Amino acid sequence: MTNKNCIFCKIASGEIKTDFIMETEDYVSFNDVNPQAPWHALIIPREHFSSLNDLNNIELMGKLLEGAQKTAEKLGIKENYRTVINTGREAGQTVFHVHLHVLGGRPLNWPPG
Ligand code: DGP
Repeated sequence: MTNKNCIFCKIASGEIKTDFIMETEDYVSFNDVNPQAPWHALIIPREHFSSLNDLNNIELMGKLLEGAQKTAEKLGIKENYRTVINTGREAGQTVFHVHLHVLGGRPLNWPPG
């Protein structure tokens, strides 16, 4: 299912033209418009789920993690990268279509802000 008001659904369907780093029948990955590191990609399922809490497909969860691995490899950062899923506004979620961030290319501090 897609949500016609969702920007990530429009990206996944091709309605908003975006260069994909990876593309499978289940998910796509692409560069974040507001990068927080030299490399900052997003992995999103083609199907709309508002947040991790709504993502009820365990097989798809695994595929999205595989997408993070493979995207990091394609970006050339597979030795050092961070994968983040923000869930809820206070945790920093701004787009309500579940997505994994993959960040790398610089030292990343812990804990995050
Ligand atoms: P979050 O704050 O965890 O919900 O992350 C949403 C990210 O999505 C944020 O880093 C900016 C990015 N983003 C929002 N709109 C667009 C868009 O239209 N294109 C791309 N490439 N990234 C977007």
